[in-house]
Amino acid sequence: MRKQYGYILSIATVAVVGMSLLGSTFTQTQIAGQSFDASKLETSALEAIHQMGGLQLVMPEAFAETDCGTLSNSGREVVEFNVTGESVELPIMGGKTYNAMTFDQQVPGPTLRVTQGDVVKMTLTIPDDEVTAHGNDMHASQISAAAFESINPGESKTYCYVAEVPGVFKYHCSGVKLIGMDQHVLSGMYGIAIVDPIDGYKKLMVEKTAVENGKVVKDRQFYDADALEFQLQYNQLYLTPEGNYDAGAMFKHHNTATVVNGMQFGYVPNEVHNALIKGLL
Ligand SMILES: [Cu+2]
Repeated sequence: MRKQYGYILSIATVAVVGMSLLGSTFTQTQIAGQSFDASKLETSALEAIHQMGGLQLVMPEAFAETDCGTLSNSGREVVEFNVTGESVELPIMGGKTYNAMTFDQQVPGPTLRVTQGDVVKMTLTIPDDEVTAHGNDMHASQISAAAFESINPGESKTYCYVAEVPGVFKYHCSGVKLIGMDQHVLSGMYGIAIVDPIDGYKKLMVEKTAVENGKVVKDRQFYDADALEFQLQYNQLYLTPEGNYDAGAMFKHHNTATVVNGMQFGYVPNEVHNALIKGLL
């Protein structure tokens, strides 16, 4: 029994590794939905997988609707997300600049925020004078970057998807048909999409006691979160002295700088940040 449980864990591990290798859009929920109970199989799970010639995952895009015409008239809220893919020069510390790749000339790219069940209509446009093609792999969708491919300079392409799963998801350039994805992402082409749950967020419950008519009773209070929201997006820059992407340094993990929200020391208070830039600390 214990051994069979181990098989289930192994299968889950394979699925997760497959997800990260393919840059696909699985979520934990979807993976759980595809799991099966190895203890009910007549043969061992590993033996069965071996006979199948390996695990064959059912890709989520196999059942995801991505036709913009159909989705636009589905009665759902349609949220347009129009971004450009552009190479620009951006400042780093020490009075230098580096050759960044961006969505909308900013790092990170613009944040997309929708409600679970909304249709996202994403259009990626590459300006005429851009030096390379770009793609966009949106992890909140159920379409793979390979299916979206990449857009050449002077062109734009749209795809639609239903934001089915609430959460915070990365989106990032998928390179030129997946080639050079490391360069494009590490040079700044990343951002996040927030999908708020359709039922909203749970309230905070505080349970204390109170005295009512001389008796001590439970006193439950519910509070809205009313929280201060902020985003911290972390990235590493691997640069040559001229400010170009350095793949050799990336493979050796020799990063030139770490950035939060596109800035070195981007998470420290402004006055400290300014002092660092000016060399006062
Ligand atoms: Cu790109």
